[in-house]
Amino acid sequence: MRPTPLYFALLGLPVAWASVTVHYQQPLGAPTSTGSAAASYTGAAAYDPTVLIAPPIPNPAPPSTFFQQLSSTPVPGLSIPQSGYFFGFSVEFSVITQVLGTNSTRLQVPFLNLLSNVASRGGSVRVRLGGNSQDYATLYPSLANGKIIQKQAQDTANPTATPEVLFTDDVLYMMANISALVNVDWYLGIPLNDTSNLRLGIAEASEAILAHRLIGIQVGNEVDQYASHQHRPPTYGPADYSNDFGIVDAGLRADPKVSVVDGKLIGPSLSGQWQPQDVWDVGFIPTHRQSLAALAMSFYPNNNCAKLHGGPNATNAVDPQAIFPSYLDHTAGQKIAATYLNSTALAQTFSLPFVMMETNSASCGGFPGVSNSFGSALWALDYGLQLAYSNFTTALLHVGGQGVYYNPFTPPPTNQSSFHSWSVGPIYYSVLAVAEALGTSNQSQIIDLQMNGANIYTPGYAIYDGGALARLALFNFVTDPTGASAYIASFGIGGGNTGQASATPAQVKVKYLLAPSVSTKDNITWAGQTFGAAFESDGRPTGTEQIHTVACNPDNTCNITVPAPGFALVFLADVSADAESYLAVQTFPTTGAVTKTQNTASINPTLLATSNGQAGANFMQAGTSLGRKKGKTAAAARFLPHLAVVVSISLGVVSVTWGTVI
Ligand SMILES: *[C@@H]1O[C@H](CO)[C@@H](O)[C@H](O)[C@H]1NC(C)=O
Ligand SMILES: *[C@@H]1O[C@H](CO)[C@@H](O)[C@H](O)[C@H]1NC(C)=O
Ligand SMILES: *[C@@H]1O[C@H](CO)[C@@H](O)[C@H](O)[C@H]1NC(C)=O
Ligand SMILES: *[C@@H]1O[C@H](CO)[C@@H](O)[C@H](O)[C@H]1NC(C)=O
Ligand SMILES: *[C@@H]1O[C@H](CO)[C@@H](O)[C@H](O)[C@H]1NC(C)=O
Ligand SMILES: *[C@@H]1O[C@H](CO)[C@@H](O)[C@H](O)[C@H]1NC(C)=O
Ligand SMILES: *[C@@H]1O[C@H](CO)[C@@H](O)[C@H](O)[C@H]1NC(C)=O
Ligand SMILES: *[C@@H]1O[C@H](CO)[C@@H](O)[C@H](O)[C@H]1NC(C)=O
Ligand SMILES: *[C@@H]1O[C@H](CO)[C@@H](O)[C@H](O)[C@H]1NC(C)=O
Ligand SMILES: CC(=O)N[C@H]1CO[C@H](CO)[C@@H](O)[C@@H]1O
Repeated sequence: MRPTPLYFALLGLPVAWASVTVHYQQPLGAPTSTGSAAASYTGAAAYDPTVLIAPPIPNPAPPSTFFQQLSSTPVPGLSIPQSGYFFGFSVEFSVITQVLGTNSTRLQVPFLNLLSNVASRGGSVRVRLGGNSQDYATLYPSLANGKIIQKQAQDTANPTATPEVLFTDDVLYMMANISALVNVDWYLGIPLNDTSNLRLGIAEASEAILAHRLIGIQVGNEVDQYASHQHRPPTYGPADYSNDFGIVDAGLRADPKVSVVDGKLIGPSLSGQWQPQDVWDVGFIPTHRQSLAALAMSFYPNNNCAKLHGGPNATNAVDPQAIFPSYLDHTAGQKIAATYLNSTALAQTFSLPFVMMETNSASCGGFPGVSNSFGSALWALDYGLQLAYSNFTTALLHVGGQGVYYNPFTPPPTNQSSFHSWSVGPIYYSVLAVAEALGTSNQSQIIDLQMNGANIYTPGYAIYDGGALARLALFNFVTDPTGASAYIASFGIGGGNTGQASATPAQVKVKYLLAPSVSTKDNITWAGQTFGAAFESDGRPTGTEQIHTVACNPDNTCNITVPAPGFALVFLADVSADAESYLAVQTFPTTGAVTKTQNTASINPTLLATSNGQAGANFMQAGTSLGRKKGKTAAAARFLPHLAVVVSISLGVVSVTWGTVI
């Protein structure tokens, strides 16, 4: 299945703040109902109200009680050590001003909160700015009207031509300023459309501005599609790509404005048209080992291109209802991971990280009712843990524009007036759950337990942290409103016939990811908290965090109930605070010092300076702190005393159009 990027025509660029045109998203519609309203919905995909029918209970149904023996000490088959930053985000380069902020001094508060939620649970968070637009991006000293990014008009005579993206180094200052507030590390890309006129400006400027916050630069993106998109001759193959990589490498080494090339570059970022082995076979890794920061892939398991293209091909479009069940069992993630197992093993022999640089449920926008359902949250969570078990080191969920169904989060249309108006998608919850499953130690190893007789509807993983069994991740993909398909996982740690002393704790703590059905869109909770329905979030979870304490049994077993559908993260360590022990959540309230006329929230630089290192520090004097936690460690933000960031909210944050659908 081929991910086929498509570029929507931009009719023109906003020439001034006052004349912004928001393309491809009107009317917004009221995403509150289903049925006929969904059938007649013509608004932006990101708010599509379609709700599908949950698949029936499998026949035979998964056993609803079973016993899982666990070892208290590490077992064969564990993954390499993993980090809580495992699941991060990939943001299409052309939409970064909607997501990150207008410029380096006007950051999007909800985005800071959404990153902060992950960083506090996983220790740090990784974000990639890129996508197909990175190959046609050019760094300019400045742009008209103080803009920091601008997209040239689409060549309507050649719709597959990628429009040029112009940007200034303020994009990089914006990233650096975000990293000063939240522990974020970044991936970027060097344009590879033209190897005879290299444009290395992004490497020069990012080294100077982002320094250690830049953890790698992709050389080329989905290079196995260059030939089919006529960006290279039809014969373009793995050896040609390896040569192109070498040209960029040599160009960087000859560039007096670049001092570090070793361990900085990333390739080959294949999308599934070439096999990874094709690239390994031309000696790509040993040839470029010194310059490589990581090996990377990009993959979407399906595409909705026929629907997106419209025309006669639309009649062959995938029926979302028909494809929905394929996301709702353990084989969905396993099948993807399996194709990379040789490669992740090879990466280990070269001591290189292996990154899924861009992924989501389906390219060409995803599927309505699938990509934005609770089912997609369970899918992404199982897929993410499966990639971690398969020795990937990072996986980044793509954020497209308003024209896609699969976004983990979507900023409101640029002129919406309320700053509480971001839409948080189901797969964002998966990122929080993976961050907590892997935790903050960078020492977590995970194994697929093949639980319940390897039943594909009830997968489970064990996570060892620092060499000790620490957490269990238990899934139930079945939807059954009667409650009869909930299962009880009974487990013991050591004891029995293991030869180990029993290490089953007296009690465990459990957090649930829940919704009424896999088809649910809006009623999703993680540990009792939610980000609400479309247009309802400022990036902070609402509600009280619910952590269930489960007493274990006198026979040294514990019974955990997993609803249908649902996911349970079980904290095993006999540390009373373990489940709450994630780092202080830095919150960025939008209710504080808001100047109504400008609708901006100012952060007082003095507060910033004094909040350095304080647990639960809030950056806003008048702010509330819903997300504030008693962390065991304060996340020490690296503030420069002179840093005065004005955090903007949505109104008035305008710039280039959301239009790219990947
Ligand atoms: C635990 O679950 C098992 C079934 O898996 C059941 O037989 C047992 O009675 C349960 N124990 C308790 C104390 O509920
Ligand atoms: C960011 O944009 C705001 C609003 O246009 C402007 O006042 C500010 O000077 C800009 N900051 C930079 C660094 O350009
Ligand atoms: C590469 O992209 C740049 C920026 O979009 C453009 O100016 C240039 O003509 C392109 N070169 C080729 C060979 O496509
Ligand atoms: C339409 O479908 C045909 C046959 O499958 C295929 O060759 C063609 O590339 C498709 N066109 C588009 C625009 O997807
Ligand atoms: C993985 O490696 C094995 C042994 O070299 C080979 O047989 C198999 O085809 C490879 N699988 C893939 C997906 O490349
Ligand atoms: C992951 O890597 C570890 C360490 O090399 C290895 O033991 C394990 O089998 C690998 N996992 C998979 C699924 O290949
Ligand atoms: C937002 O922009 C659209 C299109 O320009 C316009 O129709 C609409 O009235 C604007 N909404 C607000 C709240 O300004
Ligand atoms: C884990 O790795 C992240 C990213 O490199 C780093 O910020 C963090 O300090 C590390 N944590 C520990 C406990 O080593
Ligand atoms: C789902 O959420 C809506 C509001 O978004 C609420 O009215 C409804 O009662 C919720 N349904 C369930 C089953 O919780
Ligand atoms: C910490 C940091 O990188 N601050 C930068 C924020 O952006 C401005 C440019 O607008 C820089 O001057 C700061 O250095």
